[in-house]
Amino acid sequence: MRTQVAIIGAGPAGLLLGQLLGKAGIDNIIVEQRSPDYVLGRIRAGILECGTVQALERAGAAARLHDEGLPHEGIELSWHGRRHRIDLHALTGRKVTVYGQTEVTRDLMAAREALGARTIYEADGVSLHGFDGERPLVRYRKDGSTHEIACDYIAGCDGFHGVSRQSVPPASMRQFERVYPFGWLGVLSDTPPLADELVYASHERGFALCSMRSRTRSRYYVQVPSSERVEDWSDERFWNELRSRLDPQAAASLQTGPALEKSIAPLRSFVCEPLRFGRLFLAGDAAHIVPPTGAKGLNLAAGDVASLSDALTARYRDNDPAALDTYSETRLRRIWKAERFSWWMTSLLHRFADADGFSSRIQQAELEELVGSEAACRALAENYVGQPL
Ligand code: FAS
Ligand code: PHB
Repeated sequence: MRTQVAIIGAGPAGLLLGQLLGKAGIDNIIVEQRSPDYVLGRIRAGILECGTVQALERAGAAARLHDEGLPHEGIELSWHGRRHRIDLHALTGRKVTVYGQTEVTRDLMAAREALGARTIYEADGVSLHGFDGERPLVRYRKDGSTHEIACDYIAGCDGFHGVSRQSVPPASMRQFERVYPFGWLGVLSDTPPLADELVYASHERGFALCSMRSRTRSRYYVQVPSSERVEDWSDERFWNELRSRLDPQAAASLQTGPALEKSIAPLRSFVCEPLRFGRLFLAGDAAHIVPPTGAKGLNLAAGDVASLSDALTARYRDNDPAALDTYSETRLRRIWKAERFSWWMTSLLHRFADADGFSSRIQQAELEELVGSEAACRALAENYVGQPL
């Protein structure tokens, strides 16, 4: 087979890139190791920035998002039994949209099918070749045969554990990482959200987040030690722990029900530099990871592929390689801004077992600063709502 751009991974980054390129008339093939149902079964992000909504509109995959997505103008922080609202819209003029990553992925899969673009699911042993030269190649096994895709460029959109970044000689990159000593135990339930907006709670027992997918489906998280196993958490144990970390108003409003999904996500900060290796470009979680506290992961991935799509379009349409040459530098500025904010939000709201008295008092002072300073609230709001494309 031959195509212009071979995309590794059919998560949100790969699917959105494929859609944007397809809309620009650039032929592309996506190679994905899992089945469509497996990809859809992963419950992940829930908050879309305006830039991500714009990218999905450009991709022709935003109709259901506009029908079913919930615009949110604020978030609430809860600590010491009290709540403090951050008025995102008043402080920035922008909102965020509550719309699950699963639905984004579903919409992108449908849009890709309508475009008639090729996606190869359940591809085994994907390998990348020749991207340091002029004739890159992707190989994979399927149905007992080995297949090859000759292409002009490869987009590595295969997530943190993918093959793309691992195909780059270690000496050609620098990796920056912070692994947190805790994870997020998440539960999805068909119960009404306990509040109209998201509640981020800081408590001496640990962080908790009250989010949602719709007005009848909620998404909750509690911070747990990295050593925790999801099988040790019954629904009852989860609901009791969550309730214990909430202010009285939130605790009284919590409606519990059976967990439709329950999983533990590890938390880490990670960046690979650069993002380009000859004719291989990394985008999304293949290039960077943020702790989900800042709701940045999916949105960073969308920004990466919108930028990469524009650069590849300029290359093919105008024979102008300039944007490809600056892709890495341009995106790394945005990536490190999101990494800082996600690290800061995580440090602000989580319990660190080794924290001394000084660190705990600084954490409280940071939270009090948000109550007393509009400038501090605006800084949080600007980073949370993100930048337009
Ligand atoms: P993804 O990991 O989503 O997709 C990569 C795709 O590549 C997958 O389908 C995978 O099967 C495929 N792949 C991997 N290796 C391959 C190979 N060798 N060959 C072919 N295909 C391969 N972000 C938030 O904003 N909020 C959250 O609450 C949140 N929760 C998360 C929970 C978990 C457990 C994880 C892992 C991430 C979470 N994130 C969250 C971040 C998440 O939303 C990512 O930012 C988002 O999925 C990034 O999308 P992709 O870059 O497409 O990577
Ligand atoms: C979610 O709804 O899954 C979600 C929302 C906000 C976050 C992280 C996750 O910061």
